[in-house]
Amino acid sequence: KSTNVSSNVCSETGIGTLMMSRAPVNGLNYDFLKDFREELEKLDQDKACKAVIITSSVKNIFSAGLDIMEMVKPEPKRLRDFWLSLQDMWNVLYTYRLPTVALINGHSPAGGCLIASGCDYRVMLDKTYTIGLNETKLGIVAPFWSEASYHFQPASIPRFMDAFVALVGTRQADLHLQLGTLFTPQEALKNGLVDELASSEEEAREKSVAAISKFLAVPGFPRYMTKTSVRSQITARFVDGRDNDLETFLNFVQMPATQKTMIKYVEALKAKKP
Ligand code: CO8
Repeated sequence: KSTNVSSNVCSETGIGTLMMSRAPVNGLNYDFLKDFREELEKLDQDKACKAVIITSSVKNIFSAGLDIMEMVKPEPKRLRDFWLSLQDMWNVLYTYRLPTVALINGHSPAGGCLIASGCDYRVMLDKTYTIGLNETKLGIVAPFWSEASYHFQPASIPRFMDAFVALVGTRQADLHLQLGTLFTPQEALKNGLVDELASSEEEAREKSVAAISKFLAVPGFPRYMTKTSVRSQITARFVDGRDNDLETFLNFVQMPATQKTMIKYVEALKAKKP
């Protein structure tokens, strides 16, 4: 069993912790995404578990998002499995039965922001970290859901960015998705992308537990039905469009121009000039 993602449940509080531990940056590769989903499902089936806190054991990093190496010079079958594993993880997280809190204890760009956005509540450490969907700045991902997907029935494309739009509102999403803004914690709070800030890991934990207490004070079934109901449009669009999304992704990512851009991005990242 890999150690990418692990979980435990506190016997006193019933709070489960899902810990992301893939050094150096919790990059979301196929194995990580599969482990993440499996750990979530395991916690869901554990009768002792009442709620889940998602956090990271990697210093200063919540998650740097998709592991770009999965998309550079990919092997087609692996690439397909990779994207399916992202879709599966998202589907489980966004419709999860138990309350979820993201304890964002490090940088959280792109897919890291996606994981946080899939939770019910977000507490972020008020340090020099950033969070947001910076895809346009990468020049690689935004076209999956805009320019390229335009040729593939745009209305049915599931957009992972929907959850972001739901949090910050259409106007701010319009602006910041175009700009690929990475927010400071204070800006994320102001824009509704996170719910609370904390000055230490300990305080973040206390605030996460306090938030969970509020969720657990509400009867579980009506709360869950309300969550799925509020999210139903986004979920339905995701479920209806996922095959289309897969094909769009596979086509787009294997285009020579896309490969070129990503290789450049990785080189810049390694040279510390993203
Ligand atoms: N994938 C693969 N490798 C990565 C990634 C990544 N996403 N991020 C960093 N690395 C590598 C670096 O190249 C470096 O490798 P090496 O040690 O060989 O040079 C190593 O990890 C450590 O990285 P840094 O030295 O940069 O670590 P820092 O602590 O200085 O910085 C950061 C951490 C701020 C997270 C920085 O690494 C960074 O900015 N990374 C890029 C993040 C990024 O752009 N991610 C986008 C991925 S695409 C994506 O997630 C799409 C999401 C789709 C859903 C949303 C749709 C709207």
